[in-house]
Amino acid sequence: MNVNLLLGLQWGDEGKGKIVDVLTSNYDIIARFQGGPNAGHTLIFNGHKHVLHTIPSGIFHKNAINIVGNGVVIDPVIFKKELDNLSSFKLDFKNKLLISRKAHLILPTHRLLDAASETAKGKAKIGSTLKGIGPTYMDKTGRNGIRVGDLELDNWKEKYQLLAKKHLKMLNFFDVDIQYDLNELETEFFEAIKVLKQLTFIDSEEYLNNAIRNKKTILAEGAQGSLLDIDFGTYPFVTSSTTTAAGACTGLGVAPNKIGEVFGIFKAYVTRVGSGPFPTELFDEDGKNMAKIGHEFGATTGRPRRCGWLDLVALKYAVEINGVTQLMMMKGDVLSGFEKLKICTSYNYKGNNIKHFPYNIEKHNVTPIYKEFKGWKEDITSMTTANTLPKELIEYIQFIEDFVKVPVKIVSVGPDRKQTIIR
Ligand code: 2SA
Ligand code: MG
Repeated sequence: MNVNLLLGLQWGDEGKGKIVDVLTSNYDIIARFQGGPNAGHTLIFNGHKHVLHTIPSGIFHKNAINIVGNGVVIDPVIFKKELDNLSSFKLDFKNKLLISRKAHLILPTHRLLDAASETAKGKAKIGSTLKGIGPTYMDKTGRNGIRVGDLELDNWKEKYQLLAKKHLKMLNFFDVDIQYDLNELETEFFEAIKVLKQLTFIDSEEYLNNAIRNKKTILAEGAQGSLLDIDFGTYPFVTSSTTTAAGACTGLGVAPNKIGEVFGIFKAYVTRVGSGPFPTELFDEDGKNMAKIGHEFGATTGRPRRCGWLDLVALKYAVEINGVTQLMMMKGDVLSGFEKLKICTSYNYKGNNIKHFPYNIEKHNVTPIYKEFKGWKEDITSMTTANTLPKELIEYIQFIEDFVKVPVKIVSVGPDRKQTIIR
């Protein structure tokens, strides 16, 4: 099997960017299949830090082809900025970064609609990154969207004008005041389109299936996390794409029987940015320490991330839905020095003990049931082999493996490419 998947199993920010970067040398092609510039994939190597939003995390590897698949939504303006930020690397974008003709475009007015929708929701807001993700996927499923391939047609600007006009009318429906300068937004947008058009557009499903026939290896890179999935996440506090394994099939045109390993990434604790339920969230010193030591701020918006104990009810749910075959545990180093650690193993849900992730999680109806673990004192950030890890950490990992019945194959002990232990 030559297509492997890499997915976040929590609410995003598990460290997917780092792991794709570590694994890239094993693959010919890295492909993003959903989401858009709401993602922030952080890569750290040679003392440099890079945050990618739309571009796949294999871009720094000389031999990898990077594909932005049909399931992704692209904001040309942010895309151009990403390219500009990479200019010092002298990368061969024309040949190494290929864009699906079927990927949808985020228009400036999609961003305005996102802002209006969130503002109108008031306290019930989703906590969107405001990148226009929701409105763009709405236009996709509503069959109104503009796709990358449209840019090759003569009449695409007419299509744009029609849709933008409709969006402006829709903006009036929201009873909120959104300030914008359409001229400025459109100038920036059309400039960025020119840059996008210099890249190579492909029929990515054909390209990928050919690559499969030719025994090329492909890594599908997920964005956000399973608990933000449009179907299986904590709806409505989710993103608008399929972040789970099935999304790689629809977002790339790769059949399920072509998929081999499913790598599931999780943090040794849990974070969430934006609103929505989070059963194991901490409001005490432990939570503050996780945020501080783990530098838990959104890579796209800079928002502080909420922190809490590892939740195995949620993790097991994500493992099952995705068919995870190998786990990768990130940021165990952040827990060094905690006297005691807790792992949630079931919920008290409306008075009953349950072991599954229920339909409706709210603060008042779920109380996590924890198992306590002894912490470790050692700084693990320069450890390089699994058997040197503190025994308390090994016990912590083994408990997770026993619980979800999938092995933890990689333990990340710091943000750098090199701080990665293979078990
Ligand atoms: P959206 O922007 O409309 O898709 O937001 C809907 C919900 O999905 C969450 N979401 C994310 N959660 C974690 N990480 C994401 N990427 C950035 C990062 C986020 C950032 O890597 O740090 O910088 O703030 C991401 N993207 C979307 C979002 O918080 C909403 O709850
Ligand atoms: Mg992120």
